[in-house]
Amino acid sequence: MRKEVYSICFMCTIRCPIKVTVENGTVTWIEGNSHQLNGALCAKGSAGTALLYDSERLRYPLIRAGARGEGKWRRATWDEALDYTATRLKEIIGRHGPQSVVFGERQNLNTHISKTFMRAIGSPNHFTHDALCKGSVNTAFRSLTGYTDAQVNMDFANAKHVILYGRNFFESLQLKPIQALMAAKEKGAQITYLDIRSTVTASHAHRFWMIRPGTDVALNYALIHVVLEENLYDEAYVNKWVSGLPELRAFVEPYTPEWAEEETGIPAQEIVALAREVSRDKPQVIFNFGYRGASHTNEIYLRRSIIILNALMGSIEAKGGLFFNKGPADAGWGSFRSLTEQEELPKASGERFDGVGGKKLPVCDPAHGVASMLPLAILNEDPYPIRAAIVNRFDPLLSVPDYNLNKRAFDRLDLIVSIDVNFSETAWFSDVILPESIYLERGDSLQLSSGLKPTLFMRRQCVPPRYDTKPQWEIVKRLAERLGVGRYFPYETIEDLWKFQLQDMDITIGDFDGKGFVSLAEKPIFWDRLTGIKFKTPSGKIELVSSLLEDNGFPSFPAYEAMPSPPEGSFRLTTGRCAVHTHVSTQNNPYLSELVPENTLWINSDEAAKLGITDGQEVEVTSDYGFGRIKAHVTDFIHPEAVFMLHGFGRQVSATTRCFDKGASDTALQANVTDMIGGSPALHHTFVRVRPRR
Ligand SMILES: Nc1nc2c(c(=O)[nH]1)N[C@H]1C(S)=C(S)[C@@H](COP(=O)(O)OP(=O)(O)OC[C@H]3O[C@@H](n4cnc5c(=O)[nH]c(N)nc54)[C@H](O)[C@@H]3O)O[C@H]1N2
Ligand SMILES: Nc1nc2c(c(=O)[nH]1)N[C@H]1C(S)=C(S)[C@@H](COP(=O)(O)OP(=O)(O)OC[C@H]3O[C@@H](n4cnc5c(=O)[nH]c(N)nc54)[C@H](O)[C@@H]3O)O[C@H]1N2
Ligand code: SF4
Ligand SMILES: [Mo]
Repeated sequence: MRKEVYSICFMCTIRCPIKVTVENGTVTWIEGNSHQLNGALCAKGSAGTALLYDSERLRYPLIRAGARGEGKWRRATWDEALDYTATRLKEIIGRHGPQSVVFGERQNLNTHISKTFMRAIGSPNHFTHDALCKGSVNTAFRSLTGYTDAQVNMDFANAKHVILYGRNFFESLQLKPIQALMAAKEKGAQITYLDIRSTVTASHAHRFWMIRPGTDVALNYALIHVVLEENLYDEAYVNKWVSGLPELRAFVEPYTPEWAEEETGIPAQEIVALAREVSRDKPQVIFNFGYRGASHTNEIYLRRSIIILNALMGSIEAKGGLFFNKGPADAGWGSFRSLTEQEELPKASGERFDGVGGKKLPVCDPAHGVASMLPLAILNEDPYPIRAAIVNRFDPLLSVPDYNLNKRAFDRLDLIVSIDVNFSETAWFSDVILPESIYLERGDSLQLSSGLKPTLFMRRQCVPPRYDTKPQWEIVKRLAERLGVGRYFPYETIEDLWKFQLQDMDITIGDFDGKGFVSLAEKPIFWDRLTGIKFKTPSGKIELVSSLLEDNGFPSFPAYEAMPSPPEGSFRLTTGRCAVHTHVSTQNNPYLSELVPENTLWINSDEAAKLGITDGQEVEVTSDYGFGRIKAHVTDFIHPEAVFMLHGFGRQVSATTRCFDKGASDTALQANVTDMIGGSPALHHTFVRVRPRR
């Protein structure tokens, strides 16, 4: 028996549409959905079968039997594990109040279900991974346009010039945008790429600048300086939509290209040349606002400067530029329902653990919270004691900077519950593990992909679960029932859930059979860029002088502060991804661990020579927070002030034998420092010392 099932990949959160071949109950092939991706898939997507058949993944519920992190477990039935979790939660809520429970997850298709759970039990403390990735990009966008970054996207296919700031486009993958940018490049589009090291993306770029670490914002101030001085901006657009231009002009006055050359190492005349070039191509210009925007404490101002350059080029809501995502209503459809919209469900209220919406982080997005505050809130009992953490599809011990601090904090909790598919570092340190079925074994809530053509996608079960696992939507419902709030989960099967989501739309489950998705619009929906853009700021304009920031006591244009160079013998630690791994998820995957089994430390050749380090040699990396052993990758292709390592290695869970103790962990070395306006962690803030292994 052979069947083909359209579904959605989940080897990373990009969620590419896929077609899965199942023969006699075995998944034999996965490829990209040809209606969306011409069949293309990345290495991680193809390795989904290896996850399915991996015996080292979570196979049944577990209750801790030894000390935390010791690895002694008792196999439990689902009833036992859920009863145990519910009993402990009831005790904790009874003694400390519902706010003492936090629920953290990587934003996913069922996030509306987890949010419903938290509101039902009366805790305001649901948070997602989002701020760890791009909190400051979100805040920057809202400060200028009233929209979050997730409500904006980029029309790469029609762009004439794309500028990438450390956006490693061709390794830190999103398949559809890559296909679009490659097509644009064939038609003559230019790519300018800035990084502190030469990546695969550098080899695709027409112009590559190896910038001094942390100085992209200086470059941008100089670009804005030239654009305003030489009147290179889109005057009609700016006159109509932009407020605060005189203030911007006064602000960038001192930031000349010559000044920026000193800061960044990029020749002044080249900065002027770029400004003139992009102006000729406007508005089909994309200053890429980034994906991971989490490097420095001034992250929000870098992201604002990038968005401002787009505004000056008139490229916001332009073909070949940026656009606002359109939803079902824009395409004439009824609304796509989520469980959180149930009228009887209590609203989230009360002070959040992370201070979002309060005095500490007044302008960050409460829809996501600020995850990096969690260990600090637990350890300082600020603003109140936190006693229990439930984490789903998220590994905070590794994904929040400072592993040792995270462990100390989590050890203070009375209850840690992990819903995962692997022995994550957090799962290994948990009291209860509730194993989720992997994406090929389950259906999930429907995905609404807003965009120029809003589209609904469906993740369908391809094969039954191999082990004693359940989908998250069932796990959370069963837990809710035990806590007396099951009424907010009006479904038994995934079909019930889909019908709930589609109740206001004239779409049936069968409509997904043909292609795996339902497109809600025939043609791209653009608003008229000179008359019809609906900015959501109080003024209805792009507010360069931001009411959101200024009303909360933050400046729109703080004076530039030079990024310090590391002291002699130290380096700025930088981090990132490679094409074959997902953050901290895939290092133990049987196929992918073979392709990239460990990380290395990129270090500049001259600096390595000074330290007596040769290529391939084991080195010790030390910061004020942690330590790691790793092989050196000695190269001319990294800036001398920085070292670089891939995120996700140096793992400490012995049950994951393929990646155990391979390479070093960036998380163990990094300080927990956050951009306290925008909300992102400053992942490139920490200096490290490097020496040959003794
Ligand atoms: N130190 C440091 N921290 C970082 C970063 C960094 O570079 N360095 N990067 C930041 C960025 S950009 C991001 S986006 C975040 C990502 O942070 P995370 O979301 O924590 O990382 P992921 O690897 O995406 O996924 C975490 C967990 O999801 C589990 N998982 C995978 N599939 C499923 C599933 O179907 N169901 C369930 N329940 N679990 C599943 C994996 O096994 C893994 O344990 O990390 C941020 N934090
Ligand atoms: N294969 C794969 N693809 C992914 C993911 C994955 O886990 N694996 N995750 C997805 C997610 S959630 C995210 S957030 C994106 C992340 O995608 P990107 O935003 O592209 O981020 P990183 O991979 O973290 O790469 C950061 C780059 O910044 C460079 N850099 C460091 N300091 C500076 C600096 O001061 N200036 C400049 N200009 N560059 C600097 C680093 O050398 C590195 O190449 O990838 C997405 N796609
Ligand atoms: S980028 Fe790769 S791993 Fe991520 S969803 Fe797409 S195919 Fe899957
Ligand atoms: Mo991310």
